[in-house]
Amino acid sequence: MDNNEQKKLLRMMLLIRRFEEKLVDLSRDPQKLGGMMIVCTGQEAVAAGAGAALLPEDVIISNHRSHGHLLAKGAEPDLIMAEIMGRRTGYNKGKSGTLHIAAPEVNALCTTTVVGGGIPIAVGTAFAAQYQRENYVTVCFFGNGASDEGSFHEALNMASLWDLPVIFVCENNIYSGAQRLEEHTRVKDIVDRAGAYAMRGEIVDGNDALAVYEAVQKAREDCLSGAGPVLIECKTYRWGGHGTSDEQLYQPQDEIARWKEQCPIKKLKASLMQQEVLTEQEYRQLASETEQIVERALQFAEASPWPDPAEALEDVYA
Ligand SMILES: Cc1ncc(C[n+]2csc(CCOP(=O)(O)OP(=O)(O)O)c2C)c(N)n1
Repeated sequence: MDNNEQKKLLRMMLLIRRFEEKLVDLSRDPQKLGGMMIVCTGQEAVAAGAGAALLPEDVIISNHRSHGHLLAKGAEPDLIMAEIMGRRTGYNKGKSGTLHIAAPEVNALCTTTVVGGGIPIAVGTAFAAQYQRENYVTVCFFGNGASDEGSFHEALNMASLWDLPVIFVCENNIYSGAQRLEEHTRVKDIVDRAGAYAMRGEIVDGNDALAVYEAVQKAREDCLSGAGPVLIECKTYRWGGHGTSDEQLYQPQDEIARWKEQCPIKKLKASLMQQEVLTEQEYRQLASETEQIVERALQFAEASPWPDPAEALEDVYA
């Protein structure tokens, strides 16, 4: 990845961070933004790195921690913000809110809050690509908790059996709700589960956007060459609680502090500055650009109308 592309990666992580900081701020006032916000602070490198390795035709399937995935796949911040704020101009006309956004325009086909629910759906879109001889991959994002669900195991088995072009990206952020990894499985590395289905698996530093980019890019090539699916486990950490209403009393303070030292934004910034391809002033410029994008998105959302109650049952499937 050349210097310019690395700067774009840094900019994307800054955008994801600012976008979600704004949501957290707004959610402090239920008059402005009701409900719990589930954000990916600390995990931005996974979304940004994977997003940078994908082409527009590639599909992503996301979970409840979805804003970063959508932004990195190229979804419009204005339309995501409007959707989260329940406005008519949002991606799904304000009906999905934060937890079920889909942006088919950029092939972000599904966000589901059913833990593990997106994994078989990703196998379905990968099967469609293979069956229709189309040259795209599906990337499915899910957490360590989801890898304990039956759907994960059935989906990996099927994907491996049929050599489907799907990349399973597990964001192992150590927690699943209020449970630590060792409270929900004896398995220390989720990637070990790839072996059970004769699939290639790889562990990646999930706070290193370049490492994620390289792993997803290689997996994409493997998938498209017919070598079958890949499981990538990104070791990362959830800085906040499960959502904004979670006080995260179960997460040790020193653990949080240690992981904050591994901030993915800090990490890439330091590397670019060390190579002397980024100055502090350029960094501030990137940060201010992303700030403006988020402000504009908020203004767009706030100026947008609410959905018409008469449309409540349109576009709804069960
Ligand atoms: C099938 C199902 N079980 C339980 C829940 C409640 N729930 C929502 S998110 C979550 C934790 C998921 O943890 P993980 O998959 O590790 O993802 P993370 O939140 O860490 O990103 C749980 C248990 C749910 N939404 N769906």
